[in-house]
Amino acid sequence: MKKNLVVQIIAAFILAIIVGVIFGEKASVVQPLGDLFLRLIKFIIVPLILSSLVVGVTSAGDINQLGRLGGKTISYYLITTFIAIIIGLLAGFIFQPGTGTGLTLDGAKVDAKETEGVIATFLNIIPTNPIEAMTNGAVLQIIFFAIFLGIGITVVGEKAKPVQVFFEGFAEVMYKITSMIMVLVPLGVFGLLAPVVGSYGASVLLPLMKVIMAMVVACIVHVGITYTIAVKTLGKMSPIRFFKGIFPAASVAFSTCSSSGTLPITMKNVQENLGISNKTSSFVLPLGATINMDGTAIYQGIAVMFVAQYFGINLTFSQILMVVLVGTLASIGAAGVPGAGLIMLTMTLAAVNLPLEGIALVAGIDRILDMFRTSVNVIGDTSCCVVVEPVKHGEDSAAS
Ligand code: DAS
Repeated sequence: MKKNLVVQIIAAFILAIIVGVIFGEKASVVQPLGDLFLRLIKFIIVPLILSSLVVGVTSAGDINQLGRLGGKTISYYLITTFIAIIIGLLAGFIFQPGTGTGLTLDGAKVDAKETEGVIATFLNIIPTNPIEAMTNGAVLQIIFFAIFLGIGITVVGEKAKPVQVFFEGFAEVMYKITSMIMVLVPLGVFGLLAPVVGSYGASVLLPLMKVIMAMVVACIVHVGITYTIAVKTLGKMSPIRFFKGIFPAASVAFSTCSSSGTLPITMKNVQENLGISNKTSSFVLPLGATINMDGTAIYQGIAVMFVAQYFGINLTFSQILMVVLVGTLASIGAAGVPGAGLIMLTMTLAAVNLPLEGIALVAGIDRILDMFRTSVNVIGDTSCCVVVEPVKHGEDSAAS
């Protein structure tokens, strides 16, 4: 990765804050720069996932290898999400964000999001029409289609070689387009962040500062401890090399609040900067962008504690256990798009009979909380790549 890209992104962050503070609401004039960047990375998501996953499966060689990769990936995702929600609940307990806010509810009514049920959720992964799944950007259905397409190519063998060669070429084209778009990351970060900084004044932030602090500290703990330990002990990689390597993707996630939208940059970073194979990255990352959201899980824990404290409700141990279970499902069910975690919060609150109106209290700062949620979501996905494909002995020092 070009060293100056990191410098340019940091400069973009600083400039966005300065412009946002100085110009306030007027900073929204640069929003089109952010929208341009967002549309550019979104337009390559579907063809990139499809082509890279087909190539990843066909290069995996045999189905057992793919099964092992899937098993390790899902296990890592579930364990880290469980840890994340515990950290979120602990942060909510320590910071007590729901006490002394001085906020009053304006009578807002919020409806609970109905869960589809676990069986329906799994059945919906199977696309009845793969083309429709691609036009709708249904990432889990595209993953399912690409895996079976890759398996079909592998099983058919020689006769399907032209199809495999097509997807190999197509994937290379999509990676090249992603490289071109990478150049615009600083511009995108600036165009997306400056309007957000400009639109949030102290009057909105101060009463909820404890929620923001709880979120930031919980995210730092999860990234700084859980992922660092996983990357170092299981991934055999220097954490410095890891965090430096995924910095652009984490920055894009922070600015766009979309794990799915960040996917092309995430894939590029882990392949180019961490040396992860296409086979691993093209399976682990699209899956992670859809079902692995540790930042969202942290948020569910903190938000539940906030609402319970605000309404003076003491949660029982069984309610806490329910939050851990439903909060994990909520983070799995959340889409990799802005605000998904807030929508899923209705499900978590309803599961422990907490007033849904509490959501109206945190909705005003959701964009800021979502920045931290999405960054942790993406960092969690990239850490999984390193864990399931550890660095071979001695390679790490050479690369860092
Ligand atoms: N913005 C979501 C994402 O893209 C996370 C969330 O809203 O919780 O990961």
